[in-house]
This record gives sequence, structure tokens and C-alpha cells, in this order.
Amino acid sequence: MLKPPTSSRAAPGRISAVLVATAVAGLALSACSNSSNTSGAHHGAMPAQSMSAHDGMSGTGMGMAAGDGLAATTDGLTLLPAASTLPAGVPAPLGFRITGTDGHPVTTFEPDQTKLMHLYLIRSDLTGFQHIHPTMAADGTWTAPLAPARPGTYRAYTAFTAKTAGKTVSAVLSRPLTVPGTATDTPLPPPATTTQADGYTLTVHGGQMMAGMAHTLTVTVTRNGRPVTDLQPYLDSYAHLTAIHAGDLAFAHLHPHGTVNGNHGGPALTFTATLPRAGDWRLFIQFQTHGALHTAAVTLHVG
Ligand SMILES: [Cu+2]
Repeated sequence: MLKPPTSSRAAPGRISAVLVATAVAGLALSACSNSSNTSGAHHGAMPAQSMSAHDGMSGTGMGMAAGDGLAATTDGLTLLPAASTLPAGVPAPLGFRITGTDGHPVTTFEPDQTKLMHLYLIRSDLTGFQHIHPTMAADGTWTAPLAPARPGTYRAYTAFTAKTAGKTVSAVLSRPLTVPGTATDTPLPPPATTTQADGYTLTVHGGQMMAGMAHTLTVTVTRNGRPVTDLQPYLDSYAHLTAIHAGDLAFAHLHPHGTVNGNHGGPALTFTATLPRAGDWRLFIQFQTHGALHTAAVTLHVG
């Protein structure tokens, strides 16, 4: 789903891209992410192939773009972290709650891609990517065991499906986090069509993407020049692709088409990608082989 950003957040230069994204779904530009919606879930665009009677990131195997993920509150749900800073260089549990319209923590969640909660962390320079699965105490307090982070400004995203006030709502909510200390940024690698991770080579095919337009993206996995055909299911899929925009840290995540059938994934993974902003996006492609999770990253330019 692509959710138009609130008008206060949309810079003039981005409005056209947002309008395009909205037009794709045939929805009016309802710019307030807090407004009520008759569907009971997100308003916003989805890739046409993903349109269905139920909203949300249900992981049906179709490629799917999340909302822009930049709001801390949507559909009455609010992300409330226990802290806005994290200590530098040490493993640091991040506590947070998701509160409902009544202000109380939500305690009922539904699995999405096999997990009740997904937490992503990214540094403002698009390094330091983390994707972990927090655990919840009975009172609705989540704890995310974050790996050590270096000083800088970060954004933490929570992606989940919650049951609250008689509705089932899928949301991506985020907040900035600071890791105190002397921060130096790493330049974003230029756009590329190939990248390496743990001895695997990933090649991204798909040509020029346009903001807000559904696009087929194929990722091919090889090792030592040979096609890889033993990808294992990870979160009920053969790959998990997280995309973060280099400008405003807008968030999208995608899963390949097709169903999972044992440890036989690859070599080609096909996604339907709809990225709502023009500019550079950093793609983090996670896949599993022989019980080990790999994370590859590549920069993709969207026109
Ligand atoms: Cu996850």
C-alpha cells in the first residue's frame, strides 16, 4: 500500500510523485494519515496486482509496497518508544508500545510474514540496517534487541497487524532515534545493478523505475557464476526486500511473487515494486541459505 504523506510533510518537489502514486490506485488524495477510513485499514495505493478485499501487508506472496512509513500515528495507532536515544556501540534493547485510540497499549496482534512485529532500523545515511523481531510482554510492551549502533540519527520503523477497537489494522509507524556521539556519514553508493553478500552475487533487472508506478523487479542470485537454487524460506518467502528513500527515509517493503516450497528458491525472484518517490532508494535484500541469513544492499534510482 502506498499512503500519501500528510500535506505538512510533503515537500513541494515531491507532490507530483505522490499524486502519481495516488492516481495509480484511483484514490483521491486524502492526505491526512490520521483520518478515518471506511475500509478500516489503510487508505493508499497498492500495486494493482495486490488489490484485494483485505487491506494490509498480509504476505500473500504478491509483491507489495508498504506505506511511506513516516508517520508515528495512523488509523488511531501510535508508536510510543520508551526512549528517543540509544547508547552507542553496545547492544541496546529498545522498548516501545503501540497505543490505540484510547491511549492504552494494544496487546492483540496478528502474524504477518510469520511474525507479530517487525522492527527496522536505518541510519540517516542508509547504513546500519537492522531488521529484527521484538517480543511482547503481556502488558503490550515490546522489546527489540538491537545490535550495536554507531553515533548518528536513525529511524525506527514498526510493521505489524493489530486488532484494536474491533478493527484489524496493518500499519508501518516510525520515529527518529538518536545515538549520541560524533557522527560521520557514509556516502550513498551510486546506483548499481549488482551487489554481493557473503559470496552471493545479486543482480537486479528491471530497467528504469518511475515513482508511484508498479514495476516488475527481478533479482537473480548466483554464486561462483552458477545460479543459486537452494534459497530457504525466510519469513514465509524466498527473499525480503526493504527499500528506504535516500531523501526522507520513506519505507517500503516487498516480497517476491510465488509460493514457497521447501529449500528450493532461486535463482530468480520477481517482485512487483511501487516506490512512491523519485530519487535514490537503498534496497536491502534478505535471503537465507543453509540456515544463515544474508543481507545484500544496492542503490536503485527511481525517475
Ligand atoms: Cu521482519
